[in-house]
Amino acid sequence: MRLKNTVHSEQKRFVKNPQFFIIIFLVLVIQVWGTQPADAIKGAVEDGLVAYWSFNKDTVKIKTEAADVLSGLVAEVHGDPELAPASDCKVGECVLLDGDVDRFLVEDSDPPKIDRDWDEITLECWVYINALDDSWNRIISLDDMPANSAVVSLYYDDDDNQHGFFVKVGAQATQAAKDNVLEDIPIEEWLHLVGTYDGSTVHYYVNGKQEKKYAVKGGKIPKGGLFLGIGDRSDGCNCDTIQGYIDEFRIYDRVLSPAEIQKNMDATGLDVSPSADHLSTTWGHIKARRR
Ligand SMILES: [Ca+2]
Ligand SMILES: [Ca+2]
Ligand SMILES: [Ca+2]
Ligand SMILES: [Ca+2]
Repeated sequence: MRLKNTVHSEQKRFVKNPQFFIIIFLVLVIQVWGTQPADAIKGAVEDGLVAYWSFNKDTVKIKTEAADVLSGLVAEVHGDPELAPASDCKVGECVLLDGDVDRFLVEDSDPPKIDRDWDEITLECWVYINALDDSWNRIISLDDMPANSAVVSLYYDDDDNQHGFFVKVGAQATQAAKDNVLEDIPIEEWLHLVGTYDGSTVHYYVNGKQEKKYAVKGGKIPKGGLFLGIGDRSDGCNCDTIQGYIDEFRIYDRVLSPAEIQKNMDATGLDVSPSADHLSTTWGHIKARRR
């Protein structure tokens, strides 16, 4: 009985106490103020960011080029990729490659952002593979093909049932048979892929989870003939193409931490990004940022 009375009187005091309602009201007000609009941009990590292809419609002229929203590098279109609607993509629009010729080749700047020494590097993107075929399918590839002395590539290999982050620097390279994930890359689902290399250690993450960590003690990726390809080797052999969607590709000149990779999985753009809605204005903005 005593317990019941105590509870009852506590309840009465609670209800009669106006401070209680004021506190609840203030909590609600703070929550409403703190809520971001649904389309607010969640910024990706910008420290060390070299280039970022969102493949959103305001950055793509699908017959000719796709612009890097950070610094205005341009990826030249080869083949007949499609600009896919946001409903098919991960963040805004993206590009769809059909496995036959389709690829993008990045035009370097002066001074170069691509053909330079890379003491550290991170490649990151979303990918949705529609179908497997052949071997050595390169989602992203920074390489000096056809010399093949320096390669950094997010790739998969249907013939050998593998996927991973391949790094080759001089005589040192990923040992695919033990360093890759030894199963086919999952198809028909969005995958967030990240590869990092710091001159001695490689990390490969899938959907934010570290799948592989191993040594490649090759030192920096040295400048000299480096090109950046999206959807095939940089020299466009049409032998390492992919069938699927690529979205939100970012390249960094340092190793991202696991926490930063988590942040980027949620990212929808940059904190400071081109705000224009219209193609012409955006292209003007991008050109203005170009040197
Ligand atoms: Ca996008
Ligand atoms: Ca094609
Ligand atoms: Ca296979
Ligand atoms: Ca191939």
